[in-house]
Order: sequence, then C-alpha cells, then structure tokens
Amino acid sequence: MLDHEAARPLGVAMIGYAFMGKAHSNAWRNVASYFDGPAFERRILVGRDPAGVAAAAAQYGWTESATDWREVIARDDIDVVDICAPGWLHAEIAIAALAAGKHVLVEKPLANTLAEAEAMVEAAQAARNRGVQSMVGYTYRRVPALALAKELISVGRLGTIRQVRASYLQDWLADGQAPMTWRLRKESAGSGALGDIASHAIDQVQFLLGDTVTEVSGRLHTFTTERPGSGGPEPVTVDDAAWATLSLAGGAVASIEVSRVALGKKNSLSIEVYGSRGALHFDLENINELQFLDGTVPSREQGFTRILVTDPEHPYVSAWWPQGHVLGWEHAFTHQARDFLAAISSGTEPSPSFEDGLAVQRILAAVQESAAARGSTVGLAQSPVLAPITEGA
Ligand code: SOE
Repeated sequence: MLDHEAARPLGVAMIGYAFMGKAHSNAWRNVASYFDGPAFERRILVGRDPAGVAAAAAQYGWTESATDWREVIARDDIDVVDICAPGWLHAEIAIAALAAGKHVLVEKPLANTLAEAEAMVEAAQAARNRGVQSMVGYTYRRVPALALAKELISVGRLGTIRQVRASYLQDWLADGQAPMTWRLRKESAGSGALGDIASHAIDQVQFLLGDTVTEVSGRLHTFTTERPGSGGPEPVTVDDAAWATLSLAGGAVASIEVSRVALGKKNSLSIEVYGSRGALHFDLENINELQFLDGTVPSREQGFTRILVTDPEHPYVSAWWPQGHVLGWEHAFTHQARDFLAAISSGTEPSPSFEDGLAVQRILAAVQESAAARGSTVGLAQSPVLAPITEGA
C-alpha cells in the first residue's frame, strides 16, 4: 500500500441485505464503537432490487446502494467485500472480488458444491500471496462461551476427547405450508439443513477439538416433499434433516443431528463434549452459559458447573459490559468483523480460512455420498473426490 493510501479508511462493500446482511450491517455499524482497529467506511450496499437496496442502505447506514456487484468490486475505493448473498452466488462473487484485490468475508457455507469451494480456495491462495485476505463466516466460533470451550479443551481441562454430540435444531419449516424459498431448492442452496446448519455443527466439532474428520456415515431426509410456490405446489429438492457419525483423526467420535422441522426448537445449536478428565455442554438458546464438569474432583463432588460467560477475562467480553450483563446472538458478528479487520490490518490470515470452509464442504459432500449409499462409511482420505489436496499434489 502506498504511503498516501495508508491513511485512507478501508472502503467496505456488502452484497446482500436479507437476514445475514442485516446481522453483518449491525456488526459493521458497531465494531468501531467497542473495538480498536483500522479505520473503515460502510461505503456501499448491493442488492438486486434498486428500491429495496436503497431503503436498506439508508436504514442500515451504508453511504450508497447499487445493483451491480461487478461494478462495485471494480471500484478503487472498495477494499473489502462482505458477501451475504445466497449460496449460489458465493463462488462467482468471491473469486472475482479476490482477483480484483479485495479482502473477502463470505457467509457460510463456503459454497454450494465441492468444486466451487475448491475454486474459491485456489483464488484465496493466489490472492493471499498478494496480501489479500479471505475469511468464511462460521460466526459461532466467536460466541464467548464457545471460544471459552475451545480454550478449556485446548489446555487439556477435558483430557482426551472421546465423544461429541452436536445438534442444530430449528422449526421454521415445521409447518408444511411454509412457502418455497431459495433455501429449499438444490440449484440455489446446494442442500437443505445439511449445508445450512450441519455446516455450523461440523465446523464447531473440528474447531473445538482442533482435529479433522476422517470418516463419515450419514443420512438425509425430507419430510415435506412439496411446498406452496408462486405458481402452485413446488417440489422440495433438499433435505429437512440430516444425521451423521464422524470419526476424527485423534480418536474421538462425533454424532451430528440437524433439522429445520424440529417443532419447539427455535435455534438450538447444542454441543456436548465428553473427555477423560472433564465434559462441557453449550446450547445457543442459552448463549451466555457454558456447563462445565471437572472430572478431576472427587466423584462425590462432581457435577456440571454453570459458567456465566460474561466476565471481562472471558473471550471478547471485556469490550462490552461488566460481569453479568449478558450478550446476544448478534455480538458474535461484531467479534467477527473485529477479527477480520485486525487480520487485514496486520496482514495475517483470518480464521476460519477458505481452507477451513473447504474442509467442512468435503464433510458435507461425504455425508451426501454416504446417504446415497444407504449410510455406508465414507473415508475422506480414500475418496478421490473428497481427499484433501496435499501440498505439491
Ligand atoms: C437458517 O437456518 C439460519 O439463518 C442459518 O442460515 C444461519 O447460519 C444460522 O446461524 C441461523 O439459522
């Protein structure tokens, strides 16, 4: 960066203004009020509908609005592109933005297909060599309770991890008359609950354990096979629910269960980790709490302790309020924006990287392959399609 450019605030463009665009806009609006970091400006919001995106830009605090993302990523005053568009657009926009020298944050899952994800990693690696950073938005890594869980596991407080039970249960599609959306079509979403929310559970398993999945067996199921569309009933071409058993390199075994029709569960990402010296449990519907069991105390005294993760020494919390003043679902997005800006400013690789996103994509593809073969076990290393690309291959 030339000296005269050093002082110029980073120009941020965001593509998409639906649910994730709203959550990311809130994070971009707040991050500088709570965290130090490089100066930036919320320059332009991009969407397909001119009136809709103009209204959203005004409401969410973006200086301009536009409908052509290609024009926006070509602008010299844009340095960062935040992609909150539907999954089928992730690869095209991210690859073009990286080639244009823009730092890219893209929502999860990285892509709709393995091929798209691999192309995105290739683009990210080429861009990284030019000092251009990229990150995928597995935001729950930045929930303080899950960041604390990761710390406890990594310093050995749970000992050797044996079992993980991760579920992500929602019920926004429990009503069979809930209308078709892009999330219910394979061509626009890639998959259903599998890519949408099992991606979060799978990323959490690998993130919390610092380990990698080696074998998968899975099952997919669609309970409601058609829904009301704009022109009458339309077939649902993705899964409502997914199950998987994952073997990890370090010896742990994880069970994954996700559903968007689990009546009564609103947004319950629940993670249980059982080790040789301790255990923990987290539920997103109680986002500030971490249940922790220290297995080294005498068994007559053992029990799960409720840690209210709101103390200043807990991850991210010192930027906000005194202990006991709980945070919300949206705060993790502010933490994500802070960490992305910090990585850009220091020229370091943000985490999770596109490679981390591809690792999740491979496991999703393995679940689909296993489900198509009636749950047979799929080894990621043995699979010509799923095997990780080794350096120099
Ligand atoms: C819908 O299932 C959804 O909005 C997901 O797409 C998000 O990733 C999750 O955080 C909340 O639920």
